[in-house]
Amino acid sequence: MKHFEVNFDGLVGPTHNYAGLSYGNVASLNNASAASSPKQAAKQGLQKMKALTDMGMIQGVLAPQERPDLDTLRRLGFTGSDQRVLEEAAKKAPEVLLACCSASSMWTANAATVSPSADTADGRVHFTPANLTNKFHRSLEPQVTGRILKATFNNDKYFAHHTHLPDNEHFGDEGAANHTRLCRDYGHAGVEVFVFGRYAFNTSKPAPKRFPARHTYEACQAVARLHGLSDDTVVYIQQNPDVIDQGVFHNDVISVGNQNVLFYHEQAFADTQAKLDEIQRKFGHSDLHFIKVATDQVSVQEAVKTYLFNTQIITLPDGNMAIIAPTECQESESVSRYLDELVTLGTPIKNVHYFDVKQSMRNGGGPACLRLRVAMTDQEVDAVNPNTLINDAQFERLNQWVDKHYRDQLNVDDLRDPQLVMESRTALDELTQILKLGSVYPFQQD
Ligand code: SUG
Repeated sequence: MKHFEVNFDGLVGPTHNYAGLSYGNVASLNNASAASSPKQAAKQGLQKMKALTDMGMIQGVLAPQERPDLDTLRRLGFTGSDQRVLEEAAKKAPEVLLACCSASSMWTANAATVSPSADTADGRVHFTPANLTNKFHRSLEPQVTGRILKATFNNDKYFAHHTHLPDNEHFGDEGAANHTRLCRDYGHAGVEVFVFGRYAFNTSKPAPKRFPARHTYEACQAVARLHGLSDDTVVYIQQNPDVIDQGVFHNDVISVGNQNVLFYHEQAFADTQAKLDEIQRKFGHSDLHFIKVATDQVSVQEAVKTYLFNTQIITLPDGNMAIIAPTECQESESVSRYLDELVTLGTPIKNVHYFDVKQSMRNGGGPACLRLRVAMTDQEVDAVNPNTLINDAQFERLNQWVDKHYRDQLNVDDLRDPQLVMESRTALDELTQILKLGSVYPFQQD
């Protein structure tokens, strides 16, 4: 049996915009109200997906969500035709309208937490959509995310789908952005590392003072229980509260793991040495690489600006690892110097490839935010909805679909345009046919 890690990237939706919605996410706040290009954003994402397939990786795509979210606006008391709902919301609650237009589902690292079959009690791949309670605009995602995941991984024999955790800050869950898995090979049972920002029930424990800790310890434990993971192979680590206060709103902004490599900034975690010892003990095997980046090599501020740790570490078919980094890393003197050196250090990481994902970066989403990792056996890959896997034909088709439906430029004011609702629905309706997802969107269920 063969084993693969498949990246499922989020396709950027037609309403991609910069609304400054994410307090604690420096890029989102800095770019509030800038003009966006949904077409460019979607194409940058597709280019990255295609490049990974060209490297010999299996690559998937997850559909975006329906925005503007008119159902939520109606739930909040706006009535009448779609046009009237938009007009009234724009007039009386413009911030609420912006939140209901965000294309934030593109960052599929926040779509769910995934545990591969080698780790779970029933031998299936488990998915729990993230509830994303900390940000209103993101809390609108989990239900439809669940439907999209079920339509993508649509086989009960291999895939188990859970409901997202209760929608409350006590169980704030940001999904795989705060979860990484270390293993010798994708098919071997691994150590699942859950990272959280704070304890919900024990408020005497350390927590950030300035920016919110979105993800709780209690949420991590609940997901581990749902997935049937053994305590012997799970490690819970608290993020260093000080780095959250410097803009590290998810752990994947300061650390990333792949197979036997954990790449992290020395300030990433609380209680670092004890936790690394626990990982080593539970991992068992000696061939484990902890690659620490010291503050004098790259500061936390530079890591947040360049997204050095929001890189994807992938294992290529020849067994070597490569880093998929945003071009911001190449443009930074200290980070590019660090990466040039890293590939010579004798760790499994041998190459760096840079990608322009600037449209996403301006909202605080790097290469790793754009993907959800699913480690699978070849049988499990065969059970995935094949239309969601990228090949040359599907890449072409999705590019043409973007060309046909997406705007070149979008300003925040354009979000009240009822024409945008029609454009988005027409595009998404066609997308569900391209990906053969069935009726996953609210407008398809009316
Ligand atoms: O949740 N940005 C997203 C970025 C998510 C990045 N994901 C990972 N690190 N895995 C967030 O903060 C900004 C939207 C806006 O401001 O318009 C936003 O939602």
